[in-house]
Amino acid sequence: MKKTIQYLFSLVLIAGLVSCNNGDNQKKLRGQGGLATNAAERVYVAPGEHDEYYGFFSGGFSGQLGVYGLPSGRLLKVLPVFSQNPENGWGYTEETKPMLNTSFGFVPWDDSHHPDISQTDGVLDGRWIFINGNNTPRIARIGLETFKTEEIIEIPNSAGNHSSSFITENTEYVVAGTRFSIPVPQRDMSIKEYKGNFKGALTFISVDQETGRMAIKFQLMMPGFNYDLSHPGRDKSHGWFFFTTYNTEESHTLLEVNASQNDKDFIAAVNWKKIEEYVNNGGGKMTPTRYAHNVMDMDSHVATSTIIEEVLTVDPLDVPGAVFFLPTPKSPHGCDVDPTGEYIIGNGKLSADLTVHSFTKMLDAIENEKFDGEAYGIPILNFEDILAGVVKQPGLGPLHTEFDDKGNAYTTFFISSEVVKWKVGTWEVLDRQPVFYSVGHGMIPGGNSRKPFGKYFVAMNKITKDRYLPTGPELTHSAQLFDITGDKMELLLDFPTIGEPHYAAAIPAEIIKDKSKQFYRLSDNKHPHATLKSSDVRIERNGKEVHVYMTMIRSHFNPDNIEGIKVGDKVYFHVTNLEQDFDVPHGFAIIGANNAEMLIMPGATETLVWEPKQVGVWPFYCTDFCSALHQEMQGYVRVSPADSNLPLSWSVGED
Ligand code: K7E
Ligand code: CUA
Repeated sequence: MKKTIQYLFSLVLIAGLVSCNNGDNQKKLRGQGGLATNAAERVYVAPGEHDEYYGFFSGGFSGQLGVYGLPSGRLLKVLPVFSQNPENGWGYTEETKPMLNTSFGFVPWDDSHHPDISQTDGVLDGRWIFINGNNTPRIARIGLETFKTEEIIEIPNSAGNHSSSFITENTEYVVAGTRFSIPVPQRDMSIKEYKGNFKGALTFISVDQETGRMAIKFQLMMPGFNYDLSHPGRDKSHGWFFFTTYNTEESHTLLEVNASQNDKDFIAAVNWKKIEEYVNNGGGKMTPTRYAHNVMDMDSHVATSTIIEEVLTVDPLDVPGAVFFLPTPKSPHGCDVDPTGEYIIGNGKLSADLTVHSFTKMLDAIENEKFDGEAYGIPILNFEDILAGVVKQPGLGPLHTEFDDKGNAYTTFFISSEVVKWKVGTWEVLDRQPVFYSVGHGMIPGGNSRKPFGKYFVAMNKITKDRYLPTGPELTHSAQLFDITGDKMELLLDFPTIGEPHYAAAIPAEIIKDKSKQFYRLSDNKHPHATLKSSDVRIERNGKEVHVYMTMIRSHFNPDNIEGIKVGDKVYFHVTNLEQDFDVPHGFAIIGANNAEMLIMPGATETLVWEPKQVGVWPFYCTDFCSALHQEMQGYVRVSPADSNLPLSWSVGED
């Protein structure tokens, strides 16, 4: 009996030890962060104070872009990009619907991964931020004066637009690479004939330096590998672009096994300046295709969608000396270039080591034509010839590497859930810190430029488990902020994120905050259905279509009584917000509308369609609490039977 009790006791003890282990470590960590190092003070932004950085975190499967203040981790705004957003009517109003048009029709959702901020001379300039739509290939440009998506361009001949949207150091190009290779042109063919027949398009989209307007300059039609991630060369390697590949086996099934056969895959090095020159001299082939180009006119706030029916394609074999393959161990994921432009890091996710290529050695090998065979006619360089160094056994499952301004690199390890800091050039590991849990990308403000701001590192984690109060089976994803000013990284803060943050980009707030637009000038309002003065308020009927030209100002609509609408009508409410002051939006919502409310910024006009289904007197109201009399900001629409003869009438302030 005594023995049994003892035995049970020791079992409990062991079990306790095992299960508490992780928790104890974490408690220690928390204690350290909070007490020993004043972590709370260092992330605390006092009421009324502003954060030091804007952080733009991709929404992943939400399709949007989250704007956070750093270091506080406070969510400032969800910027709608590829997905409808009922919060402000994005993708629901008539003005914004065309932004979500594609060659597949209206696509109100996407999976956004990699934001990148525009640069001049390799330094963040804060004009625009770009982000990719992964599922239905698209690139969006968001203006950083208005924080509004101004343009979305679809990428034809692409699928799983993942090695995107990275920009060159003067924002000459934003680049989009296909993750999945596909038949080009698309056609009905056997999947088994993938090998040798599918193509991988790498798309170079030029950016107009005045307007930001995007246009596909050319598509490089590469062999049918998976192009996973990319980064531009910078400084000395400006003019080149680097893309990791996996599935160089060109397998079409059970890739977890079949795409992990080759000891090395490639980083594709693309001399885009050379191809640009070739194209400018008439090279390349116009190829029929179909893709949408959607532009938001910032004077009228009305978007238009244009379908474009051809694209310039370039066969890499037609431009000798423009494309080379750099052998890189084991299905590399991230493809990162250090701030000097000399080192190209392949994060081989199945490799124990990190491989670093040398740009100088690469040029040398190319010059001396030291090739180690070819793949589909594209020269393969010799691994040893171009190797700059190897970071030995830094962790398990390297995904992405980011850089600070002191010659250090920070690599995230998905499997071993840690961030490892190492020295660029000596390849020695300097520090490692656990993350909670399963980190994808890391981000340092300006970390993808010549001039990083090496104060913070943010880890973006896939799994949160016990980090926050549980919310049922579906948990938030999470970011973790580290102070990286010292020798050792210090964990300061956890904060939850919207959707799944893959990559993020951050910029010192001072670069953009003073340019932030406060409201739109009514005198600049070029909306075709704007109502700029009360004498223009009216309602027009055209068959079953009814157009209501309405205004709003604190705290009433004009008109607020409408009669003569009939069941079966399609009613367009064109509502103009007459306010000319910062932070006074009004909302508009009407019962039974099966889209959303819309939020109208001062000086702007937006349109919501309502199709009344039932006879009655139906209220509408302002959805944004705009003044002490906000609850009074309401009106009624009388809906009569379809065969009614009641004439249209409208009024405000009449008894
Ligand atoms: Cu590694 Cu889409 Cu950049 Cu996620 S990707 S983590
Ligand atoms: Cu306008 Cu509430």
